[in-house]
Parts: sequence; structure tokens; C-alpha cells
Amino acid sequence: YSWRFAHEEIDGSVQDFYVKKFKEVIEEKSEGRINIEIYPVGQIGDALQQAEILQNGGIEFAIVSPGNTGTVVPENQLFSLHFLFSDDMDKNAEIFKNSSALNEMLSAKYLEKNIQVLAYWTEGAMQWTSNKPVATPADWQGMKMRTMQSPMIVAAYEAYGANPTPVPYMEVYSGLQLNMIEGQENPLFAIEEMKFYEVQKYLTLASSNLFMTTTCTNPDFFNSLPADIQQMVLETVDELRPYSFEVQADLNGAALDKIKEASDIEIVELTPEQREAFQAASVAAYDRYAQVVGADGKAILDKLIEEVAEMTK
Ligand code: 6CS
Repeated sequence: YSWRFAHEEIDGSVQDFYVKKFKEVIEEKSEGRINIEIYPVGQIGDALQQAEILQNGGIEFAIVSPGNTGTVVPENQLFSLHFLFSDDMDKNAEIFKNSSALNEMLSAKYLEKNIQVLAYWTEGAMQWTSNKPVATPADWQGMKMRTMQSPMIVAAYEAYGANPTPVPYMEVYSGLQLNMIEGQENPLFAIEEMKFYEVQKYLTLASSNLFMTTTCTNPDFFNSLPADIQQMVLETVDELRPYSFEVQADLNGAALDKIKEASDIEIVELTPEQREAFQAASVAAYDRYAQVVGADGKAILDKLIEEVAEMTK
């Protein structure tokens, strides 16, 4: 077998480590019967185009982030809501693995769009970079912020009064440099490797939400595989769960020191009180999600909130 696996980031990123590990494990387990070719972002399109190619069976596997695909599976935009998950990653790991809101209800929505989710996982907490201080919702008023493409990410920042615009990942650096945009959100590893700190004045440690992603396959392709090979894939994805947490922790952990060394960007840590003010303001986006995405999406969100509450009580 020869399989193509696309991801949304550059060499050395969290997704790149993950896909390389998947390749290594599968190639070894299959004793050379399976060969995987990796396509980082840009080689066959941007993140949204890659998801479309996966839907059509033009590639076998892809890392598909909800932030890039809210127009494909509108229900997945619950991941753009702030303060949804726990600050405790061990608890989040349990939720991603066992949640029926995600693994049954939301995955059924992906399947309707010919995408089969094999795992939900995180690349770490979102932090903010900007040209002005953003420690209170009032600071966001009118901020020209860059977001990923999903409309509900825009809504999440509109809840703080910002004026967000979607921009493709590979154009963010130049957008910031030319002052077409004034701020953006991403995990620390991305802020470091994309060098956004070079063209921003403030780095605000907000951990407002998790950067969520999914490991996906094309269902027609997957169903055509012999049972033992399907099993091998499922097992490998499951084995990679702890690995995904380690990689994001390592890369995000190292990134802050690298950023400090390479620049004099001002680093601001939000106090618990400041985070609470954002949490209160974020409620408006939850209401928007229910309105825009509809009853099925609302049911998935309600179930997930219930599961998170159960896990964290
Ligand atoms: O901000 C973005 O668009 C991108 N950020 C990350 C960390 N991965 C892929 C995504 O497209």
C-alpha cells in the first residue's frame, strides 16, 4: 500500500511530528507493506483544500483542524468557543478519548461530509499576539485581528468587541508585517516557528481555548481496507494519543524561551480575574453558535459541556 498523508503545518511543527510518528509506527507494524508519503501545508493546497481533497479520496489521510473547516462541518465550530475545556490536560485527554459528544455525535456530522475522524486531539492552548495590549475585553474594541477561516472563530472574538478577519496561515506573517492585521491567536510553538513574534509587540498568555485538531481518513478508502489493516490503523492512532500530548507540551514549552531569546516582545500573563472577565464575555459566542449552527450542533455542545463538567467536578 502507498498512502498519502497531508498536514496543515510546516516541517518541525506539532502536526509534522505526529504524522512522522504515524508513518514510522505503521511502516514498522506492517513490515514494509505500507508506505506513507507526507505532504506539509502548501504542497497540495492550503488546509481547507486538503480537507476537500480528502473528501474526494484524492488523499488517504489528513490532519484536519476545525478552525480551517467550519464551512465543511459547521458543528465542529464548538471548538472555537473559549473556556470550553479544562485547564488540566490529563482530563482533556480523557474527554477526547471517551466523549460521546465528540466521538459519536460530532463524528457522525463529519461522516455525512465523507470525512472519518479517527481521533480528536490538541496542539496546545491558544495565546494572543498583538500590537496593542489586550488584557481586558475593552482592549479588543475594534482590533483588526487575524483568525483561521471558521466563521465562529470570528464570532468568538467579536464577543470581545474585536473586528476579526480570516487570513490563510501562510499569509499571516506578511499581514502582520504590513499592518493589515494587528493581532492573532495560536499556540506558542506556532508563534515561534512562524516568527510572528518578530512583527508583534505583545504576547499575552491567555490560554483562552485549545487549538483542536483531528486525525482523519477518507471513509470509502478506509472501508475498502482488509480488517487487519483497519485494525492496525486504529491501534496506531490510539497509541499516538499520549504522543500528541507530549509533542505539544515539549514544543510549546520550549517555544517561550526561544521567543524571549530571539526578541524583546512584551510577555503579559493574564491574571485569573482577567481570564474571568473574558470568560464572562465569551458567553455571547456560545449563544451565537447555537443560533448559527442549529439544533444538532447545540445538542452536541450541550452534551460536551455536560461531559466536561462531569470529568472536572
Ligand atoms: O493558525 C493557523 O491557521 C494554523 N495554526 C496551526 C497551529 N496549525 C494549522 C493552522 O492552519
